[in-house]
Amino acid sequence: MIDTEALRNSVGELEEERVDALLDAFLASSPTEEDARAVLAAYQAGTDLVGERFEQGRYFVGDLVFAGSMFAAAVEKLKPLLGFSGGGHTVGTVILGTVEGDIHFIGKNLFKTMLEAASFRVIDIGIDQPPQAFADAAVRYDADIVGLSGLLTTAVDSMRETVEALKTAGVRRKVKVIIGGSIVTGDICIYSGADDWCRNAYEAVGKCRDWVGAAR
Ligand code: B12
Repeated sequence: MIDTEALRNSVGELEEERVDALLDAFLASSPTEEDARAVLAAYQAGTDLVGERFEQGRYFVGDLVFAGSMFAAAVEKLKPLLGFSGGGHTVGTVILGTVEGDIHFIGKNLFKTMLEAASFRVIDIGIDQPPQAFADAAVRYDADIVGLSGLLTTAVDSMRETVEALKTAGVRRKVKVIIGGSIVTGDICIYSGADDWCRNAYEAVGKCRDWVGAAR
């Protein structure tokens, strides 16, 4: 099994070669799905460290994006272990975007990578997207799920307005809505009118799989 503390610290230090070496040794050790989940959690914790160091002025935006790309590359490699198999076909369509007024996309992109690894078709409409853009995409792509990402306090009202726009467009009963990003809580979920919330992309994928009835 991998040394998750070493992995977390190496991700936090942006030591790509060391991270790759740890991951490759892990993959060669016949790991289980549970082991793979522990590795993902260590990546997430390492990414959080990068976020903290950014706030302390030690890292720059490019470093965060780099940490996100290391995470995405790891998800690609861990995919076969994660127990998500669509049997070659897509299990559902997700409209994903960052809500109006908010431009943060690193976590959204990680969630997208994990959804795709779990055989979802993901329509990523981008950042700072108005409520109507989510509603239009949900109708156009016959969506099963709408995912709203937001990290700013102001994103909360945008999430609520987006759920309202889905109602006005007549698709709210057909789609499940999940909100995510470091700002979300159970209270915000209720306020926004979403069906569920999650700050952990891996767990959120499990919820989405349950919604579309995909076998694990
Ligand atoms: C990087 C960053 C930036 C970068 C963004 C780069 C980019 N394009 O994404 C830059 C420098 C541009 C930026 C700008 C700003 N930022 Co900023 N930023 C951050 C920082 C340091 C890290 C965010 C991050 O990427 N984390 C790593 C990812 C992996 O984590 P995550 O997003 O939470 O995602 C995970 C989960 O939440 C989940 N997830 C994410 N989305 C979704 C969606 C769904 C549907 C689901 C299910 C799950 C899910 O999956 C991910 C993995 O598990 C945070 C602090 C922090 N520690 O969060 C501040 C932070 C979010 N920013 C903040 C602020 C204030 C701003 C600015 C307003 C600053 C300014 N005065 O200009 C602007 C906002 C501009 C705008 N209109 O959006 C505040 C927000 C405070 C608040 N409550 O409102 C924070 C909390 C910093 C702070 N402590 O003050 N920021």
